[in-house]
Amino acid sequence: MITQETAGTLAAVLDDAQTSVSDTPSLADTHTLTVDDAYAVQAALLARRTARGERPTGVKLGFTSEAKMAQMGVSEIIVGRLTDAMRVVDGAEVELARFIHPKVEPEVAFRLAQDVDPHDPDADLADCVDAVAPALEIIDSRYRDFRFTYEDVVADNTSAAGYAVGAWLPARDVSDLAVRLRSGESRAEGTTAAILGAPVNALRALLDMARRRDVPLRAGDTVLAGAATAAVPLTPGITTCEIAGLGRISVRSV
Ligand code: OOG
Ligand code: MG
Repeated sequence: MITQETAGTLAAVLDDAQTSVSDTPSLADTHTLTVDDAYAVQAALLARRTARGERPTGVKLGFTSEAKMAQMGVSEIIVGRLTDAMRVVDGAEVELARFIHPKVEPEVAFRLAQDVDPHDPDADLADCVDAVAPALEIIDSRYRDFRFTYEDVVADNTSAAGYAVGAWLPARDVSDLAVRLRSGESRAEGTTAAILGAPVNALRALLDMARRRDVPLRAGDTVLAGAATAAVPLTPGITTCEIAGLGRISVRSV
C-alpha cells in the first residue's frame, strides 16, 4: 500500500493536469499501484477539490457496458465522484478550452431520496431512488492519448470532468429504453439494457462498490449508471442524449 503522502503527491499530479489543461503520462510508468492504492489517490484528489470549495454531488460508475469496456480495453467496473464544479445545466454552454481532449457519452441518472448506509445488509439502493433522468457525461482523461491502466483511471477519478442531467421524472422501470446520442457529426445508438443488463443492476453494483471503497451515498445525490454506448469526441456544437420515455438533455460546446 502506498503512503498517504504518495497518494497526495499523485493526486496533485492529476489535479494539476486538470487545472492546467495539460495531459500527464500514465502513473503506471513510474509507480506500481494496487487497486486500493488507486482509490486512495482518488480520495486524495477529491479531498483537494473539496478543500478549494467544491461540493460532492454524487457518484458515477464506469465500464458497466460492453461498448465502454471494449472501447477502453478495461473490463471491470469503476466508481468515481461527482462535484458541483462538474455540473452543466441543461442546455447550457460548455467551454471546450477547460478540457484536454473531452469525450461525451449518454448516461442514465438516478437521484437518491435518502442517505444510504452501504454497510446496512438490508439496504436496497433501487428503493432509495426517487427520480430518473437522461444525462450526458463529459469524460476527459488526464492521461496522454486517453491511454491508461485500470489503476490509472481509478486514480484519475474515472476520467470524470462534467455532467448534465435532464428534467427529473418520478422513478420508474428504465430496463430497456432506446438511447440516442448526437454530437456534431458523431452518432451513437444503444439501449439502457447494455448497462449491466439493466440500469437497476448498476445500483446493485454501486452499493457493493460503496461498501468496499468507502463511498458515501447521500440524499439528493446524482448517480450516473455508466454509458450505454461508446463515448464520442466532444466538439463545438450541440450534443444531445435522448432516452425513449425519459426525454432529452442537450449541451452546447463552444
Ligand atoms: C473512463 C470512464 C468510464 C463510463 O460511463 O463507462 C465511464 C473512461 O472511459 O475514460 O464513465
Ligand atoms: Mg460515464
